[in-house]
Amino acid sequence: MFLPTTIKEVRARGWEQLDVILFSGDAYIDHPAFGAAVIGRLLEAEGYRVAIVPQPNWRDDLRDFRKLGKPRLFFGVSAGSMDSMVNHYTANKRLRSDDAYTPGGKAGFRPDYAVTVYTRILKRLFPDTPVVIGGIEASLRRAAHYDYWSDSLKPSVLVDSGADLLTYGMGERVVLDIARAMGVDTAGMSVDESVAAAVGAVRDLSLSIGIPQRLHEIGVREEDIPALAVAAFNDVCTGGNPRPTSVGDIEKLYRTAF
Ligand code: B12
Repeated sequence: MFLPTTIKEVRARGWEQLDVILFSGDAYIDHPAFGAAVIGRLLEAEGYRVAIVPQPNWRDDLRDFRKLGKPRLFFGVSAGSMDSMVNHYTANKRLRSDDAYTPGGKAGFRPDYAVTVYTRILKRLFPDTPVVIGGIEASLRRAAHYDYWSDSLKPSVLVDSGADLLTYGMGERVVLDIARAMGVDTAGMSVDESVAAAVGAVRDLSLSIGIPQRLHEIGVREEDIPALAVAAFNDVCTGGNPRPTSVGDIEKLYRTAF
């Protein structure tokens, strides 16, 4: 059975609400060459209720973006297998006449800067639902970059699009970690309990992707702490800190993280 792409197919599976809804600039081909299919099938195999909206229409009344409602966990957005600008234009900035990731090889089924266009629409329609961006366009535009097509410098696509989280490179492991972290059910918890659950989920996520948890794990020695605190305080960026700090504050922070 294919992953659902319409509300009728969602209902046919007996689902009331989806956990994750994926939007992609490519057609939905249930094949490992298509990122959204790979990510969707993996989430499905872990028991999540997933649907795909391939090549949503961004020029009409946005019904494609609304049709499946609001997911319980997050929206996943990708431009498809290629950067949308590479997909649309040749290196001479001439419009391409075909699109290898659209039925019949037809062009014109995704917008320029697709990640940004799709995410902005979703954020406008569902401001409280997290949007996770991934795939090649998000990956290659993850930091401030030179955009050949507009001959300008652009900030990270996270800033331009307004997405909540950007993943880059292969998405298999990280997307499952994100779903687990976002799946923490806070219903019935007090504010303090919810905060503790959120902190725990972020800690589990950082552990699962191998981020060191303590300073000593990256080779810092306890006797280095005073000198490190002075160096941090003297850093040019300290003056721009929104909260005034002191060498003592930083040293305390470092000892806690040791
Ligand atoms: C196969 C292929 C083709 C085939 C496509 C056949 C088909 N219909 O499938 C053909 C030969 C037709 C082709 C053509 C072209 N291609 Co090509 N192609 C590839 C190739 C080798 C593999 C694509 C693939 O199957 N990837 C597998 C999928 C699963 O990977 P993925 O989409 O990246 O998804 C992963 C992650 O990105 C992430 N992810 C994806 N989506 C999402 C979503 C979320 C929410 C999350 C969290 C994560 C996530 O997780 C996925 C799993 O790890 C790639 C190189 C590569 N290794 O990716 C180049 C590549 C995509 N092609 C490229 C180019 C330039 C082209 C051409 C323009 C070449 C040309 N000058 O003509 C043409 C396109 C012409 C056109 N009109 O469209 C470039 C694109 C560069 C860019 N910046 O966009 C690539 C990256 C190669 C390169 N390094 O230069 N191509």
